[in-house]
Amino acid sequence: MINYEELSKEVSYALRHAPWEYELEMDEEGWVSVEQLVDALNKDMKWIGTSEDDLLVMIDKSEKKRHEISGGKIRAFYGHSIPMHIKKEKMIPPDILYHGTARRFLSSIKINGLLPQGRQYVHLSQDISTAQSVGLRRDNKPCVLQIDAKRAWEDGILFYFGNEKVWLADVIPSKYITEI
Ligand code: HQG
Repeated sequence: MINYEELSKEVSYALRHAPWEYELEMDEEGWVSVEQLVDALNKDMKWIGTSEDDLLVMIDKSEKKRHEISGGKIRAFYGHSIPMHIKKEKMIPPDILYHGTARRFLSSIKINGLLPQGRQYVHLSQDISTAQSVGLRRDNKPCVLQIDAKRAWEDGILFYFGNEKVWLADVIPSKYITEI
């Protein structure tokens, strides 16, 4: 019986952080061939027999929309840290976005704004409850920051679409951020 949550973690690792470990050729939008990924997974005892159908089930079962399969290719919607820059689609953001984070990062965020840190983009949430769960990964009493995305966009800050709940940006200067 496949552990789809664990499979999703491994696929995220391959597509976000280390495609070379799986000999995947990735294009500038982060797509790789499903066949290449399935072949690489099948080389690992743990994932022998894993098929494209399993990847579809994995995506379907996941609470978060992390991956997408289309035309024999698969990609991660967000989260990349690889050196090659992944191009995301620029899009007008909702007026307000949120970011859940740990209390210990607040003082630095107030000074430096939100920075992508280890990833290629800053990750923002469409709603408060999503931001809260993002923050809970790092702090049992996370804080939620409100981003004045409308004003930032009008001032020329670029936003990109991740999935329905995750928005991306390059940097969010602190003047657009308030703590809620
Ligand atoms: C913080 C998960 C100090 C930032 C989630 C965050 C998300 C600063 C951490 C997605 C800072 C980076 C991404 C500054 C930002 N000083 N700290 N100036 N600017 N930070 O994991 O947004 O389950 O790279 O607040 O749900 O937490 O993997 O980003 O705490 O959607 O699919 O630096 O990953 O999705 O942490 O999470 P991350 P994130 P998955």
